Amino acid sequence: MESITFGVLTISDTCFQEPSKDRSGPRLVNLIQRDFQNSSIVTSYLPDERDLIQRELRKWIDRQDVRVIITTGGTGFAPRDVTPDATKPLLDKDCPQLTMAIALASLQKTKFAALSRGVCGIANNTLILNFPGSEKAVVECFETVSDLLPHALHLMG
Ligand code: MTE
Ligand code: CU1
Repeated sequence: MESITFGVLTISDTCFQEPSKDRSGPRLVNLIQRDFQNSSIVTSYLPDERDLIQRELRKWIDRQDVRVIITTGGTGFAPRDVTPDATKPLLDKDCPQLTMAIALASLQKTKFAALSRGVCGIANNTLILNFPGSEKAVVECFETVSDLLPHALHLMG
């Protein structure tokens, strides 16, 4: 696959205050480096604030080189979990089957996967994936989508 840029956005009040506490973001970076060896990765941390999340996502969507954004965290039922709600209005196309594929694989690991509201969709030429905030969850979700990504990006043009 041609060289592309991934965005990894950690969304967590705790990790924003203390980035050293973030385990899922660095884990995603490792997994991307393992599976997409000539890719570049940009990373960022944000608190669970809808406006800040949308501003950062827009910045990355507007970059031609950023083709995949994976967010981690803020997909649950807590009052401050707003990642999917911040993501949805930015999407040009919803990708419900991809969301379902992640849910299906995740539910085979734990029924608590039912408590993630994460969504997947396309904005401009960027595929956005909402993963939960735990290290275990990002590994499970990434394993599900990793081999789909080259064909997905090929189709997106
Ligand atoms: N999905 C997978 N694959 N593995 C997991 O361990 N944990 C669940 C769920 N999805 C989990 C998962 C749990 S316990 C929660 S509360 C929700 O993701 C929401 O997590 P978040 O608020 O950190 O985004
Ligand atoms: Cu949970």
